[in-house]
Amino acid sequence: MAEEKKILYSGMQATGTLTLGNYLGALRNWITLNEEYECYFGVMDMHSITVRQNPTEFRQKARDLFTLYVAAGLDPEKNCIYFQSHVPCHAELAWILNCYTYMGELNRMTQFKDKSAKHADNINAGLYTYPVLMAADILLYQADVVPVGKDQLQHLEITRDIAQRFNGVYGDVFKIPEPYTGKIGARVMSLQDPMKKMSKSDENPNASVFLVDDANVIRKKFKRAVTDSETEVRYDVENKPGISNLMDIYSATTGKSMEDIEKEFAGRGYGDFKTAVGDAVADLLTPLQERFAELKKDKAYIDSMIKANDEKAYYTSTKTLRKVKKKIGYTEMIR
Ligand code: AQP
Repeated sequence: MAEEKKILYSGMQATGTLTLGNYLGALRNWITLNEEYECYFGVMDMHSITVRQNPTEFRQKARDLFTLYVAAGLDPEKNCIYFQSHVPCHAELAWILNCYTYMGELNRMTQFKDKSAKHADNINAGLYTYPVLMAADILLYQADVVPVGKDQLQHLEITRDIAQRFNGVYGDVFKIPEPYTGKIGARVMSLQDPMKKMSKSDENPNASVFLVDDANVIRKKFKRAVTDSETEVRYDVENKPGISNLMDIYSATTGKSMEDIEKEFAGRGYGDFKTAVGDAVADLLTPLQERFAELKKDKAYIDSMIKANDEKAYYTSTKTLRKVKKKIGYTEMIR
């Protein structure tokens, strides 16, 4: 009998259009994971409302995120790609886990501190309990592994702590997830401020390359990228963060090493290099954009995939939630 695959869980927020950072740092690496793992990828629309969203745009962004997952090559018949808000178990388990999470633990979360500083006019309780909802996401699917960047590691640790605490009281209800140790993609920095990561919700449109940007827009954004006053294309993250970021992007896009890139552009200056990076990224994204345009026209197909995957996610997560409710002593509904 074939060995059962381990379960992998991840997702992205529908807070904007996906960026090159989301793609090179995560999505591109998710594509082949389903050979080794049973994969769940969420459209994390419940997390997205911790920051105010315009309802019309939000609805569109969430659907586009699902479609972009598919356009990028995630097969919705092999991976479970679903909308977090379509599966009520997330909200239900998050509430229960809130009662097994300490304020002291949440007070230590650096993302809460960062986001509160960024959205000082809207420091809501959802922003504060975000890690608990994330714990519910992961634990509902009994995930073995979660691909996380360094900035999310703290959230995985609190998930493990909550799960261990719960299991300590009620027995083995949750699987304790581990960080995914396979290949993690490049960390892409903002084109306008290379000290900060490229983000889909950045207010400066020149700071991020969006997966749906037109080829000419992409080229222009790279031409305008902030670099330094030297002329040498050399990898030095500390002293030349802008050029080093462009080199990371060029390397992730073409597969060339830093050494090869330095040789290729020796004596040629930044102008030529920026053009080459813009061309390489535009070429990389063209097939994805064509597929995205085709899929957007095929409403019936996307709808059928959303329905089938929501149902799968609901089925799996209900099994965990039922067990949790029984363990904590909720009475059963009389039908
Ligand atoms: N710049 C980046 N470089 C590499 N990887 C990145 N990721 C995000 N930005 C970069 C990875 O993409 C996934 C998406 O995570 P998310 O949507 O839950 O939120 P995020 O990390 O906060 O992404 P954004 O784009 O910066 O969203 P906003 O602007 O809403 O905060 C994760 O796997 C992340 O590591």
